[in-house]
Amino acid sequence: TLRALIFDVDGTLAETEEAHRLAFNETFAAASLGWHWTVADYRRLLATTGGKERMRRHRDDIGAREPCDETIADLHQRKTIRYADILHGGGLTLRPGVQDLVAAARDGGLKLAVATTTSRPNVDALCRACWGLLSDQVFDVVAAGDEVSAKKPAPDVFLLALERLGLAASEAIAFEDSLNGLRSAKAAGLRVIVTPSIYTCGEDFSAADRLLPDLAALPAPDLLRLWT
Ligand code: XBP
Ligand code: MG
Repeated sequence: TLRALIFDVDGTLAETEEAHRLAFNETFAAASLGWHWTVADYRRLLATTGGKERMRRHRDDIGAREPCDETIADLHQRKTIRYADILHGGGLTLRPGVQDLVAAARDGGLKLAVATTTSRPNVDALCRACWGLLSDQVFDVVAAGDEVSAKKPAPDVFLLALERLGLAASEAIAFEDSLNGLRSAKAAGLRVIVTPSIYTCGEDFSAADRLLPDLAALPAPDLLRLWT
């Protein structure tokens, strides 16, 4: 039987990537780094999951030796602070159907979890901006990218979420928006419902158990069947 829903954050709960991109670009400008990521750049760079990993990838792509990994870690901390400020400024909304599904799952006695590449402070910022709540008031379990050694598409973060839930993969469903996320959840043995987002809409989701434009398109009978 179904006992938990495990949600990806970026692109699945909300379209956050433009806020991430802005936070990166503001951080680069403040550091006079001379870097600026356009939408096209960012679409390509998103194949590398994780902000620090993405910055290192960009540095290597342009053949630069600087900033060093230590400076990148410092820049990324500044980026996280900017991201929280941007979300605090308002304007971010949950994707269609997310609020209702989360509320229905809670009413139905399901556990709710997060398995994300991003770090915990960014999950907190999103929950505050979209629910007006702390992340542990919305989710029973938060498994974040900075807590595992291998980020998506490795299964680690979904396995960590299952371990903290105390459940087997067969007792949960994962919700994802990207191919890296789908691969990660599938490698953890989970069933996966994919709702592509603005940056992932061209990816190959043939491995998904269900492919929907958004979670408002999850039919009510299916929704009930999910946990009966
Ligand atoms: C999201 C990401 C993250 C964010 C930035 O992937 O790849 O890197 O873009 O977050 P997913 P950080 O939705 O598959 O978890 O800068 O905090 O890493
Ligand atoms: Mg995502």
